[in-house]
Amino acid sequence: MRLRKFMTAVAVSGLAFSGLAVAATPSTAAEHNGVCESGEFCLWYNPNYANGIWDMYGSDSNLHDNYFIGNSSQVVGNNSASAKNRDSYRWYVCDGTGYTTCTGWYDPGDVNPLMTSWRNKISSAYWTS
Ligand SMILES: [Ca+2]
Ligand SMILES: [Ca+2]
Repeated sequence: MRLRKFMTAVAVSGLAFSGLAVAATPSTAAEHNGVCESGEFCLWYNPNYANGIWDMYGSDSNLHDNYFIGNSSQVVGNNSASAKNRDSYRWYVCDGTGYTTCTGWYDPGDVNPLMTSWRNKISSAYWTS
């Protein structure tokens, strides 16, 4: 997934896949390190980005097998109350696992400190260019 995302970014920017382009590419975010970094989509257990985070760089078809960092007793699936998209791609959020019923999305830079319609409903999420 990381490689695919990187290759997509290179294609979109029109850069040749040269040594120079590789050298100029910023380092990728560290997924699942508890910090919502550039390039990631992040969910929190509580509103206002509190009490447990799940920071994703790649898509995840099942959030029911993940636990919030900083609140490891709480599963991520159907259990988030705030979100940020720090990626440069749109992220879709899905009511079901396996990317089903993905009727919500976050555009790059979107933040949502207080989920309403999607609170405790996100079971999978994916980015797309
Ligand atoms: Ca991170
Ligand atoms: Ca998962």
